[in-house]
Amino acid sequence: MLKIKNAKFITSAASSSQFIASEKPVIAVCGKSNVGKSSFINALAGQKKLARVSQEPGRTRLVNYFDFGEFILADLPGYGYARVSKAEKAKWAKLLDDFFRIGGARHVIALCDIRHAPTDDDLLMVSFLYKSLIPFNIVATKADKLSRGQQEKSLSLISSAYGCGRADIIPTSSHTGQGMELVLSAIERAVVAASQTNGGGQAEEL
Ligand SMILES: Nc1nc2c(ncn2[C@@H]2O[C@H](COP(=O)(O)OP(=O)(O)O)[C@@H](O)[C@H]2O)c(=O)[nH]1
Ligand SMILES: [Mg+2]
Repeated sequence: MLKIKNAKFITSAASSSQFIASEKPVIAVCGKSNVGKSSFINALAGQKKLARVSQEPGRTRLVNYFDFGEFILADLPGYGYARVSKAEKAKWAKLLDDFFRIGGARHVIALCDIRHAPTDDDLLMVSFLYKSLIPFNIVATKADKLSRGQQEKSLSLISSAYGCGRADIIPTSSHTGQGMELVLSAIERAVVAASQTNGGGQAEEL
């Protein structure tokens, strides 16, 4: 089982020229503002303040990189925050587009809130991931806010909205730790898969 110790912040990228290159596979985390992305990253790292948890959503338009030991975690800027200008939204879209084109992500964790149907932005994100051929997992956050019975009801609604199976969605809670081992094993599989193909999927030199 993948163990995460001493995860560290590396750097932030405001544009594609600042994306980092690493021997380690890049695992990206995305989701709408306030979905619980920072809390999820902290829970994964077993730290309280690695990624800032804010009450005020949508203020970061950067890719934040963290060294998680066997992989690099890229924290993508949250989407769907209503109160930003068109120019801000355009910059965000460009950064995300660049990231998926040249950022070298080997796997993506797409977060959604277990209490709500996926937003149009969530659906767009996931259909984009399907098309980009980057493997991904859907992780439903804040599971502790619902009973197990309510979780199952919600997960079947969410999976039919995404057009995937219930088993394709991992319910998690950053507060109770629910689902975090499943997330870690999905990441471990992605790390192993990345080590079996040469970086970026290019042909190996003989
Ligand atoms: N109950 C509960 N609240 C959560 C969970 N994860 C995040 N939150 C709360 O949701 C809000 C947004 O969390 P944050 O991690 O800053 O979201 P981000 O904007 O996606 O980075 C904060 O008030 C968190 O305390 C969770 O697993 N359970
Ligand atoms: Mg955050």
